[in-house]
Amino acid sequence: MLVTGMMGLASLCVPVARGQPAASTSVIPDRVPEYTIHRAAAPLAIDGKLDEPAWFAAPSVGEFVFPWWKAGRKEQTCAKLLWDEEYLYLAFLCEDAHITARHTERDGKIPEDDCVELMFAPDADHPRVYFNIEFNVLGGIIDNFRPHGPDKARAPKWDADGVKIAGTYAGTLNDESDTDRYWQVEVAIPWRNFTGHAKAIPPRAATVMRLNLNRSGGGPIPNTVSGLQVARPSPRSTLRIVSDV
Ligand SMILES: [Ca+2]
Ligand SMILES: [Ca+2]
Repeated sequence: MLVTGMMGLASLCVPVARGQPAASTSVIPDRVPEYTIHRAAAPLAIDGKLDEPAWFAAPSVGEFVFPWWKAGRKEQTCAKLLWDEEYLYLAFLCEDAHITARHTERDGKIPEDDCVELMFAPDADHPRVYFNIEFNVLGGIIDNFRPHGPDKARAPKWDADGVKIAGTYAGTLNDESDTDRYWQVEVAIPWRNFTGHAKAIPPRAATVMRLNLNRSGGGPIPNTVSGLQVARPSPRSTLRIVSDV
């Protein structure tokens, strides 16, 4: 869906760096951010528009870092999360001068597209047991489960049930001749997919989980990989559940 006149990154996440060239190639220290995830007062319409008051009110996870940067634009990502009794909600708004998206088949070649990634450990005490879900702006999804950690084989097959994804963008897809502005995705993942792998499903207030978020991909002018954590791949960043409706 092509949209015009929508909010940009700066209005959803303030302040934010905008396509800044790198000032330095010095090593970025590792960090393990903490994020407080608030409960949505009303169900969100998963339409790719991040115009619900809950999205504006939710804090951003903070600017993504670029520890793997070598050249090109540093395009920022604004990510937010919310929750309710049924869903974990995610929103990503991605600055992107050249948006690439072609794949919609389940477990397809989403990483060849501009994409975002959730690495999610529902039990904070077992961060090496995690789910890995990637999305593109067309609603494409690839999802996997690593029950034994990042250095062991993933589960042969794991498909999250009932995931809702919608994307919108400002620009053109798969056309490098012009300059795009941004793309965004809105996602709802049913908590029931994580039953048996968390201390409580749905989570209770004060539940702690772990996550990491990444962004990559994108055709002939690819986006540098960026993310919430410097070290990958286990999700170590803290997700604190708050019930504050
Ligand atoms: Ca919406
Ligand atoms: Ca791109």
